Amino acid sequence: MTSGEFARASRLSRKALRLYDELALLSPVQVDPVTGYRLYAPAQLEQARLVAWLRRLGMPLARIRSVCTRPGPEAAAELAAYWDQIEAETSARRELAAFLIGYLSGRDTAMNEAQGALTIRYAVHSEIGQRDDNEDSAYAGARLLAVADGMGGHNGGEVASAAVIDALRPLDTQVPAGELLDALDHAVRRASSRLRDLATSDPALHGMGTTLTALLWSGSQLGLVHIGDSRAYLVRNGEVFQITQDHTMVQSLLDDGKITADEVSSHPQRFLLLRALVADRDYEPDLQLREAQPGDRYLLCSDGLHETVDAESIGQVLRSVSDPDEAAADLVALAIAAGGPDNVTCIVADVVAAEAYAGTPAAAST
Ligand SMILES: [Mn+2]
Repeated sequence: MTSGEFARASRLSRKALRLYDELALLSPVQVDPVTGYRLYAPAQLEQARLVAWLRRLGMPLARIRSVCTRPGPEAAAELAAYWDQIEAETSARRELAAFLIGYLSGRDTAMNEAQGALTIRYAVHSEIGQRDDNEDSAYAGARLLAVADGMGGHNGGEVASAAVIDALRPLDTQVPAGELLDALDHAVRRASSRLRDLATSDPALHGMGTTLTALLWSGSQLGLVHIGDSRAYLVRNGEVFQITQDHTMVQSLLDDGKITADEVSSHPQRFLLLRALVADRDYEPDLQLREAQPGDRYLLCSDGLHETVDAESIGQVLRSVSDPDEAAADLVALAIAAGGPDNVTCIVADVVAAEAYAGTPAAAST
């Protein structure tokens, strides 16, 4: 079939067909060496229609390629995973939109009074593993949870993660829901300038940096700030969702379709961070606003957990161990049992109705 005939039959434009050829998504069976005309086989129509449907779904081209090169059941699983991700993102955006609509129409205060009777039960555990020092720092209080994983020579990593946690600590107080993201953003800026001051005053600290993943509560609203490769997970209705994206080289290669999920764990640059809090540059953190629901469970962890323990085992502990303190301890123990090559820090926090939990837990830092 000529490319014109093929375009008509597949309902793809010739321009789209050229693009798909360049991306190795759908290549003509033959290109005439003299005229340059591109010829397609009728049997390729099915593949072309699949590409067209996946485009209508909004799937990025790199991901389409990955679906098209797999056998049916694997392609189906890949598509299902893509759609789960879209739904999770849409739901986070829906919550933000609903919050902003309420906020702009002046219902913010009323909304929080009606739904604000939530509190959290939390616990933090951290272990040094096979390293010489624990460069992870963490804070867990009634309104603020934070994990930071420091890096840098000498004591740089420890200093950086501790300084950033210190800069966030004052947030563990009543912050109005409408100011959650501003408060987090400010605290991160404060933390960055603190890192700069420290690095200027001590040349040995030059090049230090840290990740940061933190949650800040106000009523039923939840602000999340994230930079680096520590992670936050949400367990809701028995399902576990990773709600942060790693700012790593491998994640970006994976997003662009340049490597497959199987290649991540052996990639030579898997620890290379694209963004972190560092003394000599300003990288923007991700900020999200979320709605907390009673029964939700959050996990914040450093990469010492998710680099060492597979997602399935993490999910199993989160779903089956009801006490947050036990769950955090079990997760850390899994990483240590697996060799504990890195510092490992876990915070587990359960969202409960305030009347169901009368205790006032003391804040804990590591
Ligand atoms: Mn680490």
